[in-house]
Amino acid sequence: MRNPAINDILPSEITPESRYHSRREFLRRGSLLGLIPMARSFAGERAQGQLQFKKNRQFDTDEARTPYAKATSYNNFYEFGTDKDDPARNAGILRPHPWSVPIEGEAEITGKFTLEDILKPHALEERIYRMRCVEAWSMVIPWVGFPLSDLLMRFKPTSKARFVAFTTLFDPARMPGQRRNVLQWPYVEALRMDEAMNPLALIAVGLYGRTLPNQNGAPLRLVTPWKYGFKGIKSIVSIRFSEQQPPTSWNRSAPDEYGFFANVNPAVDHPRWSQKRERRIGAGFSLFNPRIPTLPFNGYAEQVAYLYKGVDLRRFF
Ligand SMILES: Nc1nc2c(c(=O)[nH]1)N[C@H]1C(S)=C(S)[C@@H](COP(=O)(O)O)O[C@H]1N2
Ligand SMILES: [Mo]
Repeated sequence: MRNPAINDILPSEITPESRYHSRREFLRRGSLLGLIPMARSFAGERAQGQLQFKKNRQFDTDEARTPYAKATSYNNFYEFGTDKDDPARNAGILRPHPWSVPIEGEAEITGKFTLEDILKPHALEERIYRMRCVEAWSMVIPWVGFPLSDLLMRFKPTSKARFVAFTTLFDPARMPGQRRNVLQWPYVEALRMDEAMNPLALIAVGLYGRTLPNQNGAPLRLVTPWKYGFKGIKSIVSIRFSEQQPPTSWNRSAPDEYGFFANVNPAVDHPRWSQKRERRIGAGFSLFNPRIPTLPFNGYAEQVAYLYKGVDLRRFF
């Protein structure tokens, strides 16, 4: 079976010969699983934006969903400006296709992969997650994606891989907010490997059944619902396995305010405001919505608290 997306790459240009064989084997197994049609349907449906997916009822909530219009117009994506309505207004020039995602560092399989290579073996599912921004507002969003762990395991991380780091595109022509030094560019994020392997960690390619709008991080972004929103890095262009803890954008810009872990924690205030409550962004004028209590790990303690046993969460915030 010939897949144009795969044949476009000249692996000898980008990976040492020894790596090439495992890489070719890796791609072949993807196609043997009969999963290439998945990629086709994904790419084919991009035009109208509808995705094919199964609803995963393990990750559901009866809380009201944030309306699509709000989830796609009230955003943080500093590459397109610092106001909440900037991303929706300015992200039209991103051009999230074609796209590639190099896989680097401590893994048996590394190299440059196209978006299609990355997505191909993964059946998409819908999960409804509560999301909480560090700025004390929150949303309930039906994401479409697949477990981050399924993606990472394909590259066979070595025993030295203790962290996984993600990088957003750097291209000021397509991300005009990068002409200002509001953050050090490109935007970077990272998880400890065991956090990344937790079933809640999701690679999202869509929301509300449709492909991600640019302002929400097209073509693929991270979603970690037990952490503050800023960990959910958008428009990812590289994934690197590493032994050392990688830098993360907000921690680098204000280490006293934003920690590496950034777990949602009502008991640890931001130095300039309380984290005890949050304002849910819903229909209508959310500014007047009552503030609701913020839960430890954003309500996902049962799934993730084990990751931080014996960790002083005031110190490692
Ligand atoms: N590259 C990049 N990713 C980013 C950000 C950003 O500025 N740049 N903002 C983060 C913050 S602070 C939040 S709250 C979420 C917002 O995601 P949403 O706009 O899809 O709700 O994206 C996160 N990912
Ligand atoms: Mo945020």
